[in-house]
Amino acid sequence: MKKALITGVTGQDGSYLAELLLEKGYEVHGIKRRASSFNTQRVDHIYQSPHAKDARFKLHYGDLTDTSNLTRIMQEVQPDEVYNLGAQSHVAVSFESPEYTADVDGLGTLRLLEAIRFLGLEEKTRFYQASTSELFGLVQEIPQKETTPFYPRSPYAAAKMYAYWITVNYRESYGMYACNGILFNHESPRRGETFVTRKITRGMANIAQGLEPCLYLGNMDALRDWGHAKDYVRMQWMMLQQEVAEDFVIATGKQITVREFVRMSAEQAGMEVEFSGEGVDEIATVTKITDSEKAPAISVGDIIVKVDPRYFRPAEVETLLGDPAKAKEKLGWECEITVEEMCAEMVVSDLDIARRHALLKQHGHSVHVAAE
Ligand code: NDP
Ligand code: GDR
Repeated sequence: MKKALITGVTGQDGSYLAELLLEKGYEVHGIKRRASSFNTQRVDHIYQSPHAKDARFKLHYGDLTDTSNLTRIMQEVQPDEVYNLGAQSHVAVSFESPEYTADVDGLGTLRLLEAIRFLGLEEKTRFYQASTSELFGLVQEIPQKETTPFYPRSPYAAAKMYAYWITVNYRESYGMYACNGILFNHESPRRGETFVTRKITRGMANIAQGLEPCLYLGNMDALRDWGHAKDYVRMQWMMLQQEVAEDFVIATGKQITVREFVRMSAEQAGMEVEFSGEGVDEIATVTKITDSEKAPAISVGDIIVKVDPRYFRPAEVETLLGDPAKAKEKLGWECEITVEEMCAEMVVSDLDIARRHALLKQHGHSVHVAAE
């Protein structure tokens, strides 16, 4: 039985990847952080009691800032595959906590690679690094592919750039099977609530159900190449099954604006909207209710999106568009879920949550609505 170790197992990708590897018959070990309340919601459905004799899903307390902890877990598990998905993954937050982000996202990667080397596991253990399209930042070529020069635009991207190169360096220096997946944005109903797609689908659902009056966003013109996390974790596994370790760009090859994602989400939540104004004055107004069961709390003319400059970043990545040709050619990978299908799935899921919250609120319970 193959053993995999996943850092960031409690995150969006970690949860989908753990599911996939369990389906494939792996023993899956995940590193979770100690928190003052439960933080395993995304993996609760695959949780197995540590008391069960044949448990194949095992969680270890740990942190990417803690070298001895990572080395001990690596020694205990002796994994065939390590997926380094753990990170302070929010670009805007990285401007607030640049040093912590560098420590976790940059040095955390080095700590794992060193643990593999220190324990003499270079021959046995394959390593996947969660690299990112944010490396391209201020884009030097359209679309971006494996050979496109990097130009990071945030402390997050700069930290991930170190992680990218240290992964390449350990491959070249020590013959390790170590590779980078340069993944463009990928989303799902399990996406963190403060990333823009989830903030929008959750916002539209909450507004439709009368839980909040208006959603506040930043740069509505930003263009992203959005895919579905399920498609992208499949590719993470595929990358570790090749004869030779290589780096791959994973993307859909299509991009839309944040504004277009708002329009799409509103439609899925039973509303048509029109945009007016520019820059900080831009708003989205409801022009038609197409499904009053989904949007019982809305009237035509309601302003449901406004711009708040607090969501602007000190340096912005305006446009990202990936070219996944190498992944298609060499691995036969193609994304199966379109951005429209993904958006629909996210809105259905968020409407379901919003309906439950609306019911709780009706009965006098407090519900957490804000997503900054
Ligand atoms: P999430 O933010 O959903 O998950 C991040 C995970 O890392 C969580 O499990 C989190 O734990 C964990 N983590 C955070 N800090 C630490 C730490 N100090 N020590 C150990 N674990 C930590 O991210 P995604 O699942 O969306 O992304 C997975 C990886 O892929 C990340 O590295 C991200 O930077 C990268 N990436 C993501 C893309 C995307 O569009 N989703 C695109 C390209 C790259 P907790 O649950 O306790 O917070
Ligand atoms: P990103 O994702 O920075 O691309 O990083 P995010 O969803 O945060 O932003 C995408 C774009 O939307 C604009 N935007 C807003 N973003 C947020 N979060 N909140 C807002 O209110 C808002 N309004 C507009 C942003 O300015 C940006 O241009 C994600 C993360 O998953 C990274 O870990 C990963 O590496 C990259 O994707 C690829």
